[in-house]
Amino acid sequence: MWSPGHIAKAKKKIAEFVKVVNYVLEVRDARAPFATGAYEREKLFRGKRSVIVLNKSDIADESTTKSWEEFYRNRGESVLVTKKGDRSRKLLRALFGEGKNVKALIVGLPNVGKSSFINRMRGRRSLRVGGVPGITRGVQWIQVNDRVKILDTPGILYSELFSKELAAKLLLVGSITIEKVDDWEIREIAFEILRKRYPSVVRNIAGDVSSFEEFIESFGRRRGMVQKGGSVDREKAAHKFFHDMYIGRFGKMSFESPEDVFSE
Ligand SMILES: Nc1nc2c(ncn2[C@@H]2O[C@H](COP(=O)(O)OP(=O)(O)OP(=O)(O)O)[C@@H](O)[C@H]2O)c(=O)[nH]1
Ligand SMILES: [Mg+2]
Repeated sequence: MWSPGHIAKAKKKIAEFVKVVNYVLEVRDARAPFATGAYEREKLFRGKRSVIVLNKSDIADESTTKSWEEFYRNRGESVLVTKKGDRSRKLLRALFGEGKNVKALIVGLPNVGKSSFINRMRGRRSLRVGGVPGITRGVQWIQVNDRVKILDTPGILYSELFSKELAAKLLLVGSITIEKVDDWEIREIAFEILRKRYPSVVRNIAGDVSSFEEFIESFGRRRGMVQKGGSVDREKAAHKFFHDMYIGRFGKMSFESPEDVFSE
């Protein structure tokens, strides 16, 4: 698993390597592009040419992803929307055109799909990827083809975990996992984000419930997570629920849109 120590080390490496690359690819989770952009971007990139890569678009809401794409484009950013199964040739052309001697650094929060994206660009699976954050440990150069080299890096985060709402969104997309979030208030905020945006999904999962307590209770009972004595194992139920969220098992969903993040 990752820890603040690993993250600090990764940031140091990124700051060092950013000097020798000509591109920075910022991978974010399309379901929460603002929340998964929460790291010291300006400080780390220092004016390098960067591309915002909205990954996992297969499990995000399509029209919300379009709004994000437009939003960032209007701010003068380059954006690439991608998902599992995208073809290597198409991605390389969109990112680097006919460019030669491309050296790109890939950065992003844990578990957003950085290593998977490199495998996708290479057209084969060679880097280890996984459902939990902290799979990539050190930085390493990957030769994609004779024109393109990419530096994979471990996921990074702010060292201080900011607002509870941000933590809740990162929990929904799996950049921080439920094992690390024993604060039920953050879990509850995550649930409220979901309920506000997708009340029908909540109903499908757990029926008519009026609180997170009731939701977990009903979800756990429906999944048979009942302990001796008949009570629901709430911890187990919460783990199952959030793990299923990370991987998009409940359908295509986005947890924020530009209007709610930038509405003043
Ligand atoms: N549905 C979906 N899942 C994806 C996509 N890209 C990656 N994943 C999954 O997301 C999980 C994390 O992928 P990784 O490539 O290991 O993520 P990472 O950013 O390299 O993670 P760390 O190295 O731990 O920081 C894996 O289970 C992948 O299969 C995608 O486009 N769509
Ligand atoms: Mg990785």
